[in-house]
Amino acid sequence: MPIFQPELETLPRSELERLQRGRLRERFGVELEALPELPFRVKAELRDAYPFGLLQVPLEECVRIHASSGTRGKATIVAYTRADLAAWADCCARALAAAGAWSGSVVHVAYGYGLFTGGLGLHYGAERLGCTVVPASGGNTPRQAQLLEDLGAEILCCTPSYALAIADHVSEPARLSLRAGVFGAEPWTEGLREAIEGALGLTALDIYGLSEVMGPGVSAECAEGRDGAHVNEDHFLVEVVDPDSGQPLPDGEVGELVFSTLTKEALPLLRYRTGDLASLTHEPCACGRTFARMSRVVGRTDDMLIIRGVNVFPSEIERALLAIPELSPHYQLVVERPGHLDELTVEAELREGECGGERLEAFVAERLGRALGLTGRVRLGPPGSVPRSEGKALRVLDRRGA
Ligand code: DLL
Repeated sequence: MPIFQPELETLPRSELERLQRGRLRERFGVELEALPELPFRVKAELRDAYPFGLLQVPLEECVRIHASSGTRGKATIVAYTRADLAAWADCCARALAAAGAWSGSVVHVAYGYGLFTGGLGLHYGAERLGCTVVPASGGNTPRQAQLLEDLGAEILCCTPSYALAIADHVSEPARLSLRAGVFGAEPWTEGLREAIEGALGLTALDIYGLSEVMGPGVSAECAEGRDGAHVNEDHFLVEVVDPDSGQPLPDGEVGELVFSTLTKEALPLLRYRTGDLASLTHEPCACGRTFARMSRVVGRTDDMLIIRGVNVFPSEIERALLAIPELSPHYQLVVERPGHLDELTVEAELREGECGGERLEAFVAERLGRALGLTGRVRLGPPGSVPRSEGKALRVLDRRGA
């Protein structure tokens, strides 16, 4: 499969390091070796500087504003110079090419357009690659399915949960021309990947990013490897650190992702702590790209649930649920605190044609208990009973404050 910028994406590691060193020195006056000694930057600093306090260029030089979704507190504003937008489009074009898109491919973007970075990020990436873009944005799900059938999109870009919601509305899967999906903006598991691939008949690939660092395209999976997202290391230095001690962790160990931007003008950041937990590998990839790969994000430092003393990430519950054939891949977790202890209710959904009943609920609860040591209630509803998302799925309903 062709690579969008092979001269950069397949740079020998020694040359890549030389490039990174030069950029780090030029932008920040910092040597690569000194990086681990530098303090971390955190989201709170961006929030405190709301809206434009951290801009490193005059606002007139910024040609675009975006914002993080702000689900955990006040949104943070980010800004882009013309060069920032060009680099971002390159990164998203790389991601689309890694999924098999090329000049002339029809790309359907069902990430939300607006302050969220998903829609416009992938949109400009697709145009950069020379694709024909369908800027569907999120919402009106039946029409999404109709457009996919009628316009012959080959590549679908949206959140993994929204891909499933769209699949519900596809009347004739055989009429689809979809080859690949570029899915991200929320955690998802291998089980969800299989469910989406089965429902839409495409290769489902992971794309990762965050507004503070750029938006989608900080890293993306390739169709050949399908095993970890290549970090665009000519633009971003990546580290994985122990979330407690802040000490760097070796390849293969899960810790918190930390990024330093190497090319950004408007909002450069050194050692930004993402809160996202993943591991890194520098093992060669079948696609020929030399960039390190990050694993799936297994969770965030702040989304771990503690249910009666058991620590569990929503993604672990997803993995256990999706291994049960009677259940559809839709679920929601409700956490309440009626007394002193947190209580979890897993609300899941039966597949078409399956019947529920208390026996199956007890079986699912027992499975979760065995797999995760978790005590919780399970409620199984009919197909369609779990609310569908049009963007980032709301997996955890936290009613502890209510
Ligand atoms: O979600 C950017 C994006 C848009 C990425 C479209 C991919 C596709 P924010 O709204 O700032 O930006 O949210 C960033 O979303 O810190 C992660 O916790 C989560 N996230 C993003 N991509 C993934 C992924 C966009 N592939 C936050 N897997 C990040 C797991 C993801 N979590």
